[in-house]
Amino acid sequence: MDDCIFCKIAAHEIPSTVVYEDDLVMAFDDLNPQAPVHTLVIPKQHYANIVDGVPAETLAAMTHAIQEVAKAKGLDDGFRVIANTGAAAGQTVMHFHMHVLGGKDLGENLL
Ligand code: IU
Repeated sequence: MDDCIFCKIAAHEIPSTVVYEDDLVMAFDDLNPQAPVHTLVIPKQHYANIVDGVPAETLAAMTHAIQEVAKAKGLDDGFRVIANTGAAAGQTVMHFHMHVLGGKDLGENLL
């Protein structure tokens, strides 16, 4: 999609620190981390959010990518996955993404 930053990151037109990538998805470190580990998992194809008709195959690939991020980052003590959906939930980038947060005791704080 034109003018979508995450589409450009997925296409390697904007550089990012890639943690995992396959044909369907990419995981890269958040530019403004809220925890010692803060990685975003995105579909390469543009969907606005999790309720924007994301195919099951893509959701499965995102789940696999989360597992790969947890392994690569050593998140053995646990981590949090968040998908802000819509402006009222705090979604600021309207390309579906899941936050993977960890590397410290996250307590009960939301993102
Ligand atoms: P949100 O769920 O839409 O609020 O999260 C968007 C995230 O994307 C947020 O954590 C930003 O720091 C992050 N981000 C980024 O990593 N690189 C970018 O170029 C932009 C946003 I724009």
